[in-house]
Amino acid sequence: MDFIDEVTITVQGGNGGRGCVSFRREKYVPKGGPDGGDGGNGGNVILKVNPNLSTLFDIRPRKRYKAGNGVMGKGKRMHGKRGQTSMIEVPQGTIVINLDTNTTIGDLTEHNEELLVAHGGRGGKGNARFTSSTRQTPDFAQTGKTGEERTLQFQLKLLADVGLVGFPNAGKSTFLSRISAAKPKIADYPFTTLIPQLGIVKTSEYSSIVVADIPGLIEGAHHGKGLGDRFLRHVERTNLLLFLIDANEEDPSTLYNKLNDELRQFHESFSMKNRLIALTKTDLLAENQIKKLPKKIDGWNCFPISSVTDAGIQNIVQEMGQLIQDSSA
Ligand SMILES: Nc1nc2c(ncn2[C@@H]2O[C@H](COP(=O)(O)OP(=O)(O)O)[C@@H](O)[C@H]2O)c(=O)[nH]1
Ligand SMILES: [Mg+2]
Repeated sequence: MDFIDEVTITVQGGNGGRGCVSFRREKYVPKGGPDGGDGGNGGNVILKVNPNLSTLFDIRPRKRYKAGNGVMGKGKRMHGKRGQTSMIEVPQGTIVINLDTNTTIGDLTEHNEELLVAHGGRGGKGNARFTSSTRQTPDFAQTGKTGEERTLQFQLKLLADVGLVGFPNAGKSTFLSRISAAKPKIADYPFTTLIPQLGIVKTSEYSSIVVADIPGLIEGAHHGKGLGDRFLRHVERTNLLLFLIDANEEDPSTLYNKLNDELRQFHESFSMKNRLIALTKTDLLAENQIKKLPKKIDGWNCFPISSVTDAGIQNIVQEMGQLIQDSSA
């Protein structure tokens, strides 16, 4: 059911460091006691929930995530350092599947929850560990073990961060395709329901948000029941509504009020959401007409944009990213 973001990667724990062969140096004794330390363990690969992420977009498909190798042991029974952990940040709600065995190994639902997905290999024992009453000068040590390797698939059900709202032909679909970095898969969506269009939108180097355009939201507002619970789930999660209003229309604030009334009839929860307003298709206006467009409507910021020339698009995407980040902090 619903929209799924999916990515497959390989994880590998670091290799264990080699144990050390060493003997104490003592004056006049050719070989003192064995004092080679153990190699360090390889680092683990760990998944950690970062509540600020809402997509898997920053996890590179097919990439190998490898933790650091353990360091070799040294003389004087010094153990090698443990290899560095490889930490992979994932959004809340990520399901983790081990593709080698086809089993689900985790469902990361809590803030900051962690899951160890590949153990590092054990470090090898140094020769100091191999002395016994019959063997006083062992001149061998163990090699480290290889780290665990696994192929993992992450799956995430997407819920929208931003909902697009506007009358037909306001430019919603065009805007969404303009700003989307990826289109999530639709899994098993009943064709009788209106299908929301979801796009993953990169808002800065390390973050992305989910934007939803629900076709026919306004047209269907009076018989809202047809839109169903699934759509409402998207709305509940959505922190931000982006109103798109054609800047070529007579009076943007009248249109805004109409949209607002229709939304309120549809569901009360709409009234609680933050808003931004995009005044669209500014490429069809002269420069002086653009200057006269309202800066605010009903107290909410307005951004003149054009999906044809890209004017203002960068600004509004950044603003959406900022508002989503602030509201999840
Ligand atoms: N000139 C111009 N036309 C646009 C722009 N954005 C959308 N359109 C056109 O407006 C019409 C409606 O756009 P669409 O994205 O389908 O609107 P929706 O019904 O809100 O999804 C289409 O013919 C688009 O090509 C824009 O920025 N500038
Ligand atoms: Mg459309």
